Amino acid sequence: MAINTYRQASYATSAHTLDQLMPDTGREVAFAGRSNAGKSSVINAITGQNRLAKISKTPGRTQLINFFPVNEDVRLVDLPGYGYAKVPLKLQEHWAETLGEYFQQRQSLTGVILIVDIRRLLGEYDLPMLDWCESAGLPVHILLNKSDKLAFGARKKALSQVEKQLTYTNQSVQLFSVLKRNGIDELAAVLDRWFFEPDEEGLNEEKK
Ligand SMILES: Nc1nc2c(ncn2[C@@H]2O[C@H](COP(=O)(O)OP(=O)(O)O)[C@@H](O)[C@H]2O)c(=O)[nH]1
Ligand SMILES: [Mg+2]
Repeated sequence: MAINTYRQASYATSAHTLDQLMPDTGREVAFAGRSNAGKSSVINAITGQNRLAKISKTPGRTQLINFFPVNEDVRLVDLPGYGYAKVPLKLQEHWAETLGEYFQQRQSLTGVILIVDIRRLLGEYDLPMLDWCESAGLPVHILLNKSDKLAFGARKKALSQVEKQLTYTNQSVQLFSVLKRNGIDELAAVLDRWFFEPDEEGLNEEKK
């Protein structure tokens, strides 16, 4: 499947609660990450659309689950950014609970792209996300985004540091830079595999 597949993505709807999610059919891939890691920028880069997901200079604004269908069976999902202290506690609790249930129950959820700022590496807020995925049997692919901010050596060091932290077999990591357009093909290949390849390991079957 060519990278152009994702250029067809369009915005469909946003959800604050689980009953507002799109119908649980086909396959969806969720994009998760700490506020300001570049989640919206990555969604725009992979879809080749500069204004599909909002890019905000003020972190913590995207507090909804946003749906971007690619076609009838395939969706990209933008999850609320986490780890931003100024989000009211009540709302943080709401999302911890709602996302926990989403990860457990969502049949169409096929994998998670976790966006991390390469200068921060995996933080305390990313770990629950990895745990949720592991207990739901979901593959996670980590993007060390903003790799343009580090020199070549530091970039490689960050990559091998995160590689060492990954303990579960369905986890992978790559360097990424929205600014330099680095890593888009590698990300598209992961999405293609999750969306369009038949399920060898019964990853989805198990949940059905
Ligand atoms: N230098 C650099 N800046 C980036 C990159 N990706 C995103 N940004 C910037 O980081 C800030 C937060 O990006 P945004 O996509 O809104 O993050 P989100 O909160 O995770 O959705 C914006 O100012 C982006 O322009 C990147 O690869 N390199
Ligand atoms: Mg955002």
